[in-house]
Amino acid sequence: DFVINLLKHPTFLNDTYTTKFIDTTDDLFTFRKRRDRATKLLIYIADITVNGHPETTGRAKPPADARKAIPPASKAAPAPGTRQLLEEKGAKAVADWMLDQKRLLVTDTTMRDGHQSLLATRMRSLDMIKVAPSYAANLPELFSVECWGGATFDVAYRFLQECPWQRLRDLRERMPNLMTQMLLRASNGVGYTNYPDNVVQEFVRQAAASGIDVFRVFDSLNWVENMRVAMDAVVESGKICEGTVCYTGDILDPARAKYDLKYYVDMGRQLRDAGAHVLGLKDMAGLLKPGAARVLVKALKEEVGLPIHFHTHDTSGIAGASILAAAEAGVDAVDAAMDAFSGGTSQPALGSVVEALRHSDRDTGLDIAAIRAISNYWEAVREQYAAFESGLQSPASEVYLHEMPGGQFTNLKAQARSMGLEERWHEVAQTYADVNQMFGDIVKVTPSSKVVGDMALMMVAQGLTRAQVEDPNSEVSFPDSVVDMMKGNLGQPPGGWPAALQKKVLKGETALTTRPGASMPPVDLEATRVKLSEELEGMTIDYEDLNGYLMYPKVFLDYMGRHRMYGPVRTLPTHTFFYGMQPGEAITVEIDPGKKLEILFQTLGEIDENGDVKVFFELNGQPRVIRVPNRL
Ligand code: BTN
Ligand code: 3PY
Ligand code: ZN
Repeated sequence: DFVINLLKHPTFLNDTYTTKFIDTTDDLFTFRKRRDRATKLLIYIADITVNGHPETTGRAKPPADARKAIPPASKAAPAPGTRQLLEEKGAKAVADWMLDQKRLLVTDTTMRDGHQSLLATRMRSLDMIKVAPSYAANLPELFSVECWGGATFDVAYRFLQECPWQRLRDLRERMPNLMTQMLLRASNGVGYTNYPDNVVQEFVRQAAASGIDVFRVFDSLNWVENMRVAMDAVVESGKICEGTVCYTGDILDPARAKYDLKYYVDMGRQLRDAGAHVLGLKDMAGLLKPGAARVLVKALKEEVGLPIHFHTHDTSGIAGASILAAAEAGVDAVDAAMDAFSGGTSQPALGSVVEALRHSDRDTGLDIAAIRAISNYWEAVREQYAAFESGLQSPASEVYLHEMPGGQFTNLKAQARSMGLEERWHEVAQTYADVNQMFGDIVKVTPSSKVVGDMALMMVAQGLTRAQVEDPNSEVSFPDSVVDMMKGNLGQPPGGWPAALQKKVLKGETALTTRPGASMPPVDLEATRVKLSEELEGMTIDYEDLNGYLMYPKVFLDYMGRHRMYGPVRTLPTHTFFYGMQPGEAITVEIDPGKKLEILFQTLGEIDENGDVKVFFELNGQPRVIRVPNRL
């Protein structure tokens, strides 16, 4: 196996062994048996300790006196919750039960949208898994825990060096009484592009099998036609299909008549007729003002007949009021984030919503002391991610101008910064609004929001106005994502694309007006799995891996390559993962249930003539020396 190959390798015997050597010496990896995962972890820790983590270098650091994140004790064995109802009676019964509840039902979004919107989706599984039993034991009245999908899937592979499927299985196991919930971008899966129908179906099948109970399905242009494949697959799986309307504009503003009350009610009816068990109302940018929420929820309740689940963002600072207005108007369930992960571009504070409704007829019945204890845990967790804080310091009414989704805001800001446009952020915001109007006033949510953002950044960088872009006589080279969208590859917006702009973008090419998936050939799943396994030197590739590969081929292969090098880094404490270790520091790492490694970092040696550093550890009391290149 790896160690044997390594020990016998001539380069190793010459004592010129470095991590560069492992990286560049493929024949070390021609082995089949179990590898030494402890060594891999030491190599990772050594490398980060010497060179830093590329994602945290130069960013804000956790406070030196940061508290240890200790999950609250369980006050009782997990009481039966919504999960049991779903398992025993099925999805329709859960929907009927929702309609029967007087109390407001609550979904906790901390483990998905909360950190997606505040920390660029960087929360690691370990920090979630540790507190999951506290949710199960102390908050069994929750409707669901949103903990998967959206951007968490690719960020896990890409930046956290973790398997998103394992995260799901671990959470599922530790919250046996609570429904897990995910965000699914319909035909775009958890990606940014339209996938073949059978890839979408296979993804839903696997997500249900690995532990998802509630699928919130939306389309980035609100095109119901392009949601059916995903919705049908969810219904087929026996799980809850939350067919979702994305909210944009302002139903009370006559100037935004394209998205009026009738538009949303019609779409709600279409989703009901398409098989939704629950109607999701997804206000991804936080534009639904309290007065409008009252009107919209009342109309949807009366005209659609499904339970309604309201999701919003607090970017403006007024979303808590919208939740209360929606509750008064009869909304069945709402999303909120644990206090320490709430506010700003995230959801309103869960504890505050609960307290605001205490002793009213919509009293949630949730235990506020349990909420505070869990939020206290999250507060300590959040400190460890200081490098990823986006720094929106206060509520911003500017969101009503640009209409950026909470999950995009921080990303676009970082993109603007990297292009040297940070001081021109308000110009970017105005241009984003101009691009939206130029595209015909569209729903902006992943992936359509990314297209609007790409166009806006390009216009600001090149000093182009909307009039110049639209001028048929001026030469404009559009971003690829804009060309792709105007070709119809993300589907059709209400009323179609503006004809003149589309003509200019497509330069004579014709656009698709049918559902993209209808003209994509199916992928041969089993053949792809076998081929992938062969490419990875016979490594076992299961259907979870296959689904990761189908969504993100390159991201998945890069992840597998790093996994071979560094092993189960998901088991490292978050501080170690991002910052390595301090001399004299000891950590305990559980690489398998019950299998613990005691790692003590002693000291660094001098840099040798090859530019390498010796890193001295004790592993379970035995001295170990790892040599890594100094790349600083
Ligand atoms: C990433 O790719 O951003 C995260 C995965 C970790 C990459 C490791 S960190 C140690 C080593 N140094 C690097 O610059 N990359 C690898
Ligand atoms: C996502 O698709 O990731 C979103 O959060 C959209 O709001
Ligand atoms: Zn959201």
